[in-house]
Amino acid sequence: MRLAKAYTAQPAALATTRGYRHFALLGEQGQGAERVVELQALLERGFRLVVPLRQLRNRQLWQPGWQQLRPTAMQIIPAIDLLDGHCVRLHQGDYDQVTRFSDDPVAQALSWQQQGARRLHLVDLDGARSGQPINDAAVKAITAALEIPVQLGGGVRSAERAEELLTFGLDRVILGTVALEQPELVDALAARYPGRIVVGIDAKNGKVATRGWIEESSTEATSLAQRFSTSGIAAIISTDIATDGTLAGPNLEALRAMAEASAVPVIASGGIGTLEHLLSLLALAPLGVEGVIVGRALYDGRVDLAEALQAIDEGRLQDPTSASMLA
Ligand code: AMZ
Repeated sequence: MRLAKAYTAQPAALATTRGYRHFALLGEQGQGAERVVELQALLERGFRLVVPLRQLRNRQLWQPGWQQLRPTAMQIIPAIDLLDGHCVRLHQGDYDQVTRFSDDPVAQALSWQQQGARRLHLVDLDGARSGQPINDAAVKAITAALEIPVQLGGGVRSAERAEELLTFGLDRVILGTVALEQPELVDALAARYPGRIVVGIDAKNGKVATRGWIEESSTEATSLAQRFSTSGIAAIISTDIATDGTLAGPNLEALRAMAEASAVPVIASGGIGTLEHLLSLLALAPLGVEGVIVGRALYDGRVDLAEALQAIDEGRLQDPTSASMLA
């Protein structure tokens, strides 16, 4: 089999540890300056990936003898966190460390859609902290303006509130605090609204935090993930509070543990600061990590949404034996 010219091979170090295969990508970035992109990925045997990025072309992406790729996907979901009607980001969830990025949430949402996003993640930070809906006008305006599905978390503390939000045109609602405190309520909602209920598990040092991350529990995040394995929820959003808003990279070990603990798809949240961070998550796709929420890095311009989508969004990871991949 010959691969398309865009993905010509060059030797790279490979090692096998604990049944997983490490690999490094060599790529170019910036003004043509070559650099090594360390992708601390642990690819399961049987997987390899296609990264059709300009700056990674003509570099090592393939090794002879790698197993056949199983098609997979990683959805990139831009986030808008609402605080008093503005688009903000917090640092590690701290309400005293706010960066305001836009005063026009609808324009911001439209911009992500226009750049190719296929889903939007909204957080009502006022709701998460106080349990009170303060940003409903913005939420309604965003769902009315957008064609892509929109999900919202923060302050959804009752079945009535979840149902009300679904009538606002939201595709999915995310329950965090309630998932810990009243898991049966989540089970009932998931049964009533298949595919529309998501559990948000926000973890500090592996333990679940609630109420705007102000309260910490003694429950292991992985135990809660396991608890919802059979409840019919659409996904678990796994947020690592220590990395959230820091751009320092996702907590791959924590995500791996969450994906292994749960039988439902996991969406990663927290810490994305570069395209390489997004690529590193691909290693967890085979375990059920199906998407990633990106916030600050998009606002900062450190990650270009269109470029990231081109690299790893749904449909970009292909079976190299398919006709389109062969030269
Ligand atoms: O940044 C924070 N302090 C914060 C945040 N982003 N606090 C809560 N949340 C998000 C969670 C989840 O999506 O990631 O709010 C949702 C959970 O809210 P609740 O009210 O259900 O616990």
